[in-house]
Amino acid sequence: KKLKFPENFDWGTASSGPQSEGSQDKPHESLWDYWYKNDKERFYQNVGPKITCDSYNRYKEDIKIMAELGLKSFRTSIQWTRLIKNLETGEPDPKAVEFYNNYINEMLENGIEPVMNLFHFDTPIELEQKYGGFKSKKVTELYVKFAKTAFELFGDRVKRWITFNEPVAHTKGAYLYNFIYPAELSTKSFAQASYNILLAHAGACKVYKSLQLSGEIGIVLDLLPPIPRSARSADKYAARVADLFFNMIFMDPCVNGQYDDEYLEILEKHDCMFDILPGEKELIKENTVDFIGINYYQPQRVNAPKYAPNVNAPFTPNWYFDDYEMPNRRMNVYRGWEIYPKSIYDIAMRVKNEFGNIKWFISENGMGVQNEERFINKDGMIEDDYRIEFIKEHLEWLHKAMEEGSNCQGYHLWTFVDNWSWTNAYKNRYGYVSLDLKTRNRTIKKSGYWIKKVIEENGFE
Ligand code: BGP
Repeated sequence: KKLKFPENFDWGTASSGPQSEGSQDKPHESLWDYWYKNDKERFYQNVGPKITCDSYNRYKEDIKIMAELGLKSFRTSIQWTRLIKNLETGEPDPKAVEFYNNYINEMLENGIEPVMNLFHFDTPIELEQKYGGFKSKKVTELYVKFAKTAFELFGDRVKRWITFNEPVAHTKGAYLYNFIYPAELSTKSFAQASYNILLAHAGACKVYKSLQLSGEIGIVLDLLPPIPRSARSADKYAARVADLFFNMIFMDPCVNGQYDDEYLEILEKHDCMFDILPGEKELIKENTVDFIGINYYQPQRVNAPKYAPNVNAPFTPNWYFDDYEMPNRRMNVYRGWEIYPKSIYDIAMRVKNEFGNIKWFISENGMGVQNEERFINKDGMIEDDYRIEFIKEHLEWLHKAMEEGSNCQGYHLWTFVDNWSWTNAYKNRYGYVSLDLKTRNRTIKKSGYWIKKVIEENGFE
């Protein structure tokens, strides 16, 4: 059976500044640049974000291939550490303004809509060291200045803005699970920094609206649908708490304008409640998003914790749930993540039923694969049939949800050109286009040609 997508369905791809541009010419270091310089051991194979895809110099090549594949939009991010020269005032760096102007104009001239994100885990290190990053509301303020500068400079041409990518992945990594600087373990810091990011987001939305630029603003959230191990109430409650901490923590206030009380009650109970100042509740309530981007890779399978928590140790959300590895689950054998396309449908229906059927799109979905060179054919092309299959299955479930009324506007694969990853450098490749690490040359994969045809036909068999 042939699946047809709506006329204006947005077929795009996603990347981020710090994972694709390289750090050349930036007036400031991000926490990644700094960490890499000072603690290389943390980085997979000691490879850092210095060069990545070198899109800072090669963006024209990228955009040419995007146009060739018929892609309609591209999400990347404006790096705070590149655009802003004076972090305290938000004054831009002229060289960066020129670069982003060229980048954006090149997209537009090639019929690609730029979707611009303002934060992809890349706080300027000075703001981490001086103020403690987003634990401090000072950094919230400075982020809003940066956002304002970006809107004023590029808002005449960029019509779709994203304030943050996966904010909870950032705060989880920094304050609960040790993989983002400063890797300081504290649930209180997690809750405060998450809240301050929410304020930064709402503040940016407010400024954006006040500039009356005729575009839209939203946020990108990584929703990991927690699936309880059994129908036992203890397992269901475990899934509920995982959902509150890692999904609803941003989904509720960004879309519905307020937190779920149960999340706040759990924080209170463990003495992890964040500081709220007068006016902030209203700011959040009055600045809900125009749309949501959802990143979906895999579900989170949870059960009630096996052991009672050690109440003398500091509280963590894992007091309430354990992740478990479901036997016989379908795995991406090339990366180690579960493949479970049905969750994309469940997410879509949840957005419809619980979030007022707000406009949304898949802002990331994709399959990371190691050593893709082994799939190169005699013409030098990677035959990534596994990726085509992966995308197809996810699109089928997405399509079903759309037929049932879900307001999904598009699908962006992570990623376009294989890029650098925080967790695994260049090990897991995700792109429609491969990157040669020696020459930085780009070669379209089989999946790239496949998506080109899907876009032309606006569907597939
Ligand atoms: C998402 C991030 C991306 C990207 C992707 C793939 O969570 O938004 O930046 O890295 O995951 O994950 P990984 O690089 O860990 O394989």
